[in-house]
Amino acid sequence: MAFRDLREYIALLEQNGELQQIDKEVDWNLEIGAIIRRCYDLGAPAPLFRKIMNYPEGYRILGAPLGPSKRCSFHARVALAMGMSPESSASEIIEEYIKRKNVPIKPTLVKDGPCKENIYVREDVDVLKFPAPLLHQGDGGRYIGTWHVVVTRDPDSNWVNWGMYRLMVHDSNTIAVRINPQTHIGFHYYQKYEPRGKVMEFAVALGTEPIASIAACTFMPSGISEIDIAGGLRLQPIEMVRCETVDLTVPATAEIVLEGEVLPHERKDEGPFGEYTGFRGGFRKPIPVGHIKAITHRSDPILTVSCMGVPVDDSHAVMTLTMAAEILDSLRSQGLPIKMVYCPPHAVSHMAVVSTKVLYPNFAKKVANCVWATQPGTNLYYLVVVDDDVDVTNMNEVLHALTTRCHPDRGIFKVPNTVGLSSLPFTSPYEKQHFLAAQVLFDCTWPKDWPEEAIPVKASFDVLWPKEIQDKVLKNWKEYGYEENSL
Ligand SMILES: Cc1cc2nc3c(=O)[nH]c(=O)nc-3n(C[C@H](O)[C@H](O)[C@H](O)COP(=O)(O)O)c2cc1C
Ligand SMILES: [Mn+2]
Repeated sequence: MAFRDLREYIALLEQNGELQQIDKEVDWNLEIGAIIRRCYDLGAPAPLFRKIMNYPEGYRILGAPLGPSKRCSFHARVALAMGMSPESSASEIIEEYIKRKNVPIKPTLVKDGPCKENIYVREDVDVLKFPAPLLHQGDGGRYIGTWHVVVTRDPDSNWVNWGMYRLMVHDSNTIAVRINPQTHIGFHYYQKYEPRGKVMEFAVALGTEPIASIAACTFMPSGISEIDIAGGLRLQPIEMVRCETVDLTVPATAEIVLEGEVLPHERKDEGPFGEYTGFRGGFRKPIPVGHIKAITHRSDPILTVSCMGVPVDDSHAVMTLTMAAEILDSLRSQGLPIKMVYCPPHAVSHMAVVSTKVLYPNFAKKVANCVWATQPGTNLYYLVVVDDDVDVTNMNEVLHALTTRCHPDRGIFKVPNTVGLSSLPFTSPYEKQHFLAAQVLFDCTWPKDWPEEAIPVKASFDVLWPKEIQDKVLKNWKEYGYEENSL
């Protein structure tokens, strides 16, 4: 059953030991960020800050809403958000995601909703009414948007896009909107609104039920509305309400909604910020500005906050799973015999490992081209392709395959001068400035043009012993005196 709002999700987190209520007063100035970060490091429950210094009683922050959990797996909160068992494996979540997203459900429009309990327009707007935190030391400012949904419309069609792009507060009614050209908001703004000299309306929904934010930060193809996919993922339509001052709709149960517009050719300095790469990102630089025209919010609003940095944070826990699912779905739909795709969370969405049956010589290169052509593929700088006997979710097996099956010279294929981001830690200042990167394929599959007898036989329990001996040993394991019989 889908969550109606963030509060129902918080209740489920609590039931599952994934929530820590914090009544001690905390400071939005670095203290909240430090606590959230420590939660990631420990895999501790998501903190619900109930008393924030200099903010009214009732104004709360939920930190690490989909952060990693040490109790079951990194992905326990993602599984709970999907209505699955927190014990679900990464592969189970990936397969379920694919199944559901392929049956999108359109949203329904409702007249009213909790997000309209309080309405402020124009001169009454003050974004600092909410406890936007200064997260990391050295950040360029307080960030109101670190776990949210940004809504924009393609001016030439009915395509409404949801994305997650960080939002820094400039002052009471302006925010920095981090619009990168590779994203869909970037396509709308840099290719359409700005060259035509038009303002781009936007809405920001903060504190939605958990699936909307998962859909917002997932790489999906152009022209696809993440709203319908979110409906599919939650198995129920999302209820939307019209905004007050812009021609857009937002989830009716959102905790906080910002409405506004980005003007063409206006820029103001933003950043730096502690980023998903695990490093402070780049420099302070001029980026587009959002002018807030209205704010609506639930009474006693809850702001969702992610404190990005070294893995594993919310972005890694969510995006590595949904990226893997999007790539797997795309490769399968092209008829490739792919077994599984996994993006290891510690590789911060820069790496995918793909297991496949090999159909012909150099098949891994064919797979690589198909992976890099997907929407998430642009940001996959490291690609590892393995035979289908390797479990891609088991890093011990992946490392073993990499160091025994990948030829250190002939198995590595470098692609120079690909599309990058301005804050990739491994790129030079020149590359950062020009959005340049590089990609590499590690082909860990046995060459199809080797004679069969040249392919080494795996020296493992399940391969080198006859089935009847394996069965006998497993059956007698406890009689030998051992207690544990599972890996
Ligand atoms: C917490 C968080 C913050 C993010 N901030 C940005 C950002 O500032 N700029 C950006 O281009 N992508 C950012 N991303 C990644 C985008 O959300 C992701 O690329 C998503 O697919 C964008 O949606 P789109 O493909 O519809 O443009 C962020 C992701 C997360 C999880
Ligand atoms: Mn999109």
